[in-house]
Amino acid sequence: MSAENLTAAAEPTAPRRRRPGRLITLEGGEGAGKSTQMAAIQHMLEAVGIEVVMTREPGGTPAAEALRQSLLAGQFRHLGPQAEAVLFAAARIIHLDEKILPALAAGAWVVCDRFIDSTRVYQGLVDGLDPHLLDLLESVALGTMRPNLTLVLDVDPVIAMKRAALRRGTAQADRFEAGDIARYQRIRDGFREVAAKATDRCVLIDASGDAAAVSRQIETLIAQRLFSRLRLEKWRRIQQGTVDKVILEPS
Ligand code: T5A
Repeated sequence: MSAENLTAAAEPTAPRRRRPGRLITLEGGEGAGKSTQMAAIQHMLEAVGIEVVMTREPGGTPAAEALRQSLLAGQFRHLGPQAEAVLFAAARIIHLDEKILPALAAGAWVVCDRFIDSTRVYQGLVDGLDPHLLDLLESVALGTMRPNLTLVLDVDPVIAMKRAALRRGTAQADRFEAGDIARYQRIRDGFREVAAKATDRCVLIDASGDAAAVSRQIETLIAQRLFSRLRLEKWRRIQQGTVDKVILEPS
């Protein structure tokens, strides 16, 4: 910090530094219900006065969304899984630099639909890339930073396939969606494996029930793992119906 900055920081009018926010990621195969649960999480966090940034991967910023479109359309498929993994990592670096890290620094909580564990499963366990290459890409993109909590939605492949087809309607399956039940099973097993290796941040959620039942599991986990005592108390009062919602306040 320069001398001028030190002087500015000492002045009584300097704004109080906010506590950094939290990063929550949602993972799981196609049709597990991630997008559906994103909305429920946003509602919960906002209800207790947390500023929330909702985002997704690949994507989240205009440049990363452009990469998403090309990746999901299969435009880079001919380059092979290694090049695709590098492009997923490039999209992640853009997303982190332009959106996630600034939001966390400003005290917002970021909820992201897919993140590093999707790369581990799709490019690693499904496409067979060397885990050391994935370690390297992960450390280039994230350094030592990791999500505070990763919710891995776990569902039977038959249910997941039906849900994914329902969501897709008449649209064609993208590069990563196309596949049979065996592929859905491999992806499910992959997420279970990845979650078992990172039990400090990953929690497996039984996503086979209806959306409200899945939301209840997720809300309990977020409240227990990430809320301060004060916030937990607020959340309990909201659930009991003794208070409607809490006014936005600094974390
Ligand atoms: N990818 C991504 C990689 O290969 N490497 C990477 O590093 C990254 C980040 C992204 C693709 O990119 C690949 C993986 C992916 O294939 P995507 O569009 O972001 O694709 O993700 P999808 O998983 O394909 O999105 P889906 O919409 O299919 O799955 P969701 O979000 O899990 O499911 P959702 O919530 O849209 O629900 C699907 C349908 O089921 C219903 C919903 O209403 C909806 O109709 N539903 C339920 N019905 C009954 N009970 C429930 N509990 C339900 N929950 C949802």
